Amino acid sequence: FTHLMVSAPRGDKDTIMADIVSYVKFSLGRTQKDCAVFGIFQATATSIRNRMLDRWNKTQKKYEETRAKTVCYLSLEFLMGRALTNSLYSIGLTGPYGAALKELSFSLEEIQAEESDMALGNGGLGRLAACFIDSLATLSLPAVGYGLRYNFGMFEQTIMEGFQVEKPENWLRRGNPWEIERFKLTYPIRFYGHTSHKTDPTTGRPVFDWEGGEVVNAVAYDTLIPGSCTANVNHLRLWSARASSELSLDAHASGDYLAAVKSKALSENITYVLYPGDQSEEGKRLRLKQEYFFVSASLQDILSKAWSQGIEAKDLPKHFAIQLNDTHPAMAIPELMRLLIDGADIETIGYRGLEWTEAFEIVRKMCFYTNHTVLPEALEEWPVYMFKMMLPRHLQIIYEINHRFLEEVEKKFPGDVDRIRRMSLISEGDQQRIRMANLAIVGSNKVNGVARIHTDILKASLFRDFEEFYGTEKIVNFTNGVTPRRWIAQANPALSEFIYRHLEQLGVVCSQEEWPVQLHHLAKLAELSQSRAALEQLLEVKYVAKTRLAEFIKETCDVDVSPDMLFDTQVKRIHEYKRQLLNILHVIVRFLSIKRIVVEATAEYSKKMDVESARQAAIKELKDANVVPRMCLFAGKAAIGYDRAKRIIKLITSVGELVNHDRDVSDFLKIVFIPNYNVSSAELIFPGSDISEQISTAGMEAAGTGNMKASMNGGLLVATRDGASIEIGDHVGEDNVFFFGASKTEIIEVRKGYQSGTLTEELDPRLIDALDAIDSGMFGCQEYFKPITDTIRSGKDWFCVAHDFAAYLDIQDEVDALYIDRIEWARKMLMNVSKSYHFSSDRTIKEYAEMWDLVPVKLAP
Ligand code: DL6
Repeated sequence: FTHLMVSAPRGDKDTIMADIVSYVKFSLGRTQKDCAVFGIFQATATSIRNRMLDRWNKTQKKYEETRAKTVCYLSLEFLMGRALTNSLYSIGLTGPYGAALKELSFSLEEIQAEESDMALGNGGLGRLAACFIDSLATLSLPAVGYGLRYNFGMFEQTIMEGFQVEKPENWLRRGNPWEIERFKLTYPIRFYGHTSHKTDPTTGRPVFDWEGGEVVNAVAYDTLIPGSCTANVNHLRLWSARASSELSLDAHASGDYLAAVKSKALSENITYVLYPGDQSEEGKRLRLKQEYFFVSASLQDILSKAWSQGIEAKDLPKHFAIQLNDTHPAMAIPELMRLLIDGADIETIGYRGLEWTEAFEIVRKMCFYTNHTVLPEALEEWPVYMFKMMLPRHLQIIYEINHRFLEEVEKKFPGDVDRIRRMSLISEGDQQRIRMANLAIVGSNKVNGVARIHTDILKASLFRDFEEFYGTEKIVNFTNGVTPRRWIAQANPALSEFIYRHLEQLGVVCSQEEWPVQLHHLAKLAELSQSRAALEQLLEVKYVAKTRLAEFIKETCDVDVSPDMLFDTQVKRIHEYKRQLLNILHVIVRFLSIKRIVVEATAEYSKKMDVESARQAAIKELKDANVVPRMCLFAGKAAIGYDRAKRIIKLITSVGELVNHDRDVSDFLKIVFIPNYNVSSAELIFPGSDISEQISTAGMEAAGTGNMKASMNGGLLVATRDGASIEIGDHVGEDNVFFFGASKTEIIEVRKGYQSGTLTEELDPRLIDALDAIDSGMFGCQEYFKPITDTIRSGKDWFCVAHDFAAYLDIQDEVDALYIDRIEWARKMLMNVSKSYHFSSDRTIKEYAEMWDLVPVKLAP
């Protein structure tokens, strides 16, 4: 129906208003008067999506016509956050939409607040995937993000009586105006069943069949991903499980209606809930199903597209790169082998019958693997018996890959049995298990770490055998980055204005839309370091963001905090290695010390006046002594089964409860725990942070990305030499980061000490005071906190809190001292804003693109 070609809706205020009103009337069946704010959100989001559709179609057409190489980013997690502001920003229609909504008596902010966060991820890895697909679109690179459309994303965290309580997060409850259901893109996915083989009479090669079992359909849902400063629109394709037959007819006919719907419900369970990650053992089998389901659907989608374009099997690597975001999609390796050798179950994919070595060469050229952690518990392994039952053909393929690979290892290192055992794809022991990382390495072209220190650890320890086997070129580093569109331009309007105005004054020719895609221009801002006026403006920018954050704290925690306090934040998953414990112990020391000073001074003054006046006089004296008031903000979720992390949350909230109500102290110290940390709250917290705690035990945080978000927003890092904080120090200058604590090598020595029982370190007396305070029941729940204090006292603390404690307190004193010198502080902020441009995810993606051999295909504006 090309003669009926409807052009894309215009972007002027009146057309936008007409679109919104028309949607409310004809799609929602409401009038402007009785339409809830959520209805206006639906109408607005749909109209924005419609404005992107035309560009999307043109982009996809252009990619096809140019036969451009595409990267398929396979990730079980995409922590996208909200889309409305981001989409408007990318298509450059924030102004007209703001005006249209205003005329309809709404504001953009209140409409945006109606949107649920798309929280299809647990933490860093999922948020990184979201930043990457933004950068891929912005750089006009042909890309598709592949994942799962979970009905329930990351759980909602509430805090009840100081404890974390989890609630299911039904983000699709009120529908999702951004997604487009693509029934036509449905692929069958088989589980269980049995394999058999016969010999092909012409080639003499075995031909495998995998039959029986259960088949579940994967249906595609597309979400559009607009780039900034380009007309290109890519997409995120998420799979949803659909039963292959609606009801079991046999059961239905016999009148067992419950059984008739049960099997449908069971198969659709696959995409019901995001795996809560970390330590949970629950639902292991379901998780394996999720992994295979998403991998198989994505690969069938890639191959059916390739087949429809007439691409020969041997040329697949010229047209597609497949990035495995951690090992969760590592099954792509045996699945791609299966599809190329045995063939798919649908006719739209004609590849089949490839010889093993040819197929393996194709797989190895197409696949790339990113590792995101060195923590042993996060290195996935699956029991062989589970594979045998659920994915019998894949187990055969993995055995074959392993057999051929170990032959190579044996050739290179004859007789080195230990090495062969370590490098095998199968771990032996009570139970045989498949090592997904080893599978991902063997089946990939390159393996990458996410920060320099992390990649060094991979090369030197975790994957050392592979480094020795393949040589130094296989394991590479791509330090993470974050998108400056979301994390500066949208999250921090006052800073954006500051950047734009000053770049203009400094003679940089770059529009308000352009600087976030050409972030290197920010380097020029360093020239303002001697301009008192500019530094004062930067402090003003921070004050604006702190005021917004203070309002948010009041709304969410009902705690009053003044933007004049130093805002100290630690926001990330709650995990022992991230050491929220170190932070709260320091806060306790601070509390005890302020309390002691005020109580002693009050006692002294009350010799001459009544007690209340004496207390006021004591507080005033402390204020006059320039004690820096601090607001310590924590936010983050603990994995559902992670008991110790949950105890740490309770400790933080309990300390907060006491301190915030202590009239001697609360002018100097406030502690808040923001519940349900997500992308939207992060967008308020990072701009409003004076300091950001990046205090993991050295060698344990792969990269971190919160450090980048804080630094870009002029937050100074209090950091150990870990993850990407080290590189941030290299770029913004060592003096502009508050580094402290043991290095990764020192940590190894400390641990050796207590493992061998030769550790003689004495606990810092201030640490003992803090532990005593907890054990005395000052914060309540003394028995509940006992395992935490016992671990520190015994010295057997793997995360070395005690070892770094004194250094941490010293650096916090330096923070206080510097904070008083506002101009010097602002100068450090400026260096962070100016020199953190290196941590734009655009830079990271350009590095990946070189490895993928991917070039931009830009749509004409
Ligand atoms: O690479 C993204 C992000 C890193 O910045 C964090 O340092 C790292 O902890 C995180 N890892 C995960 C879980 N990994 N697994 N499996 O989110 O990745």
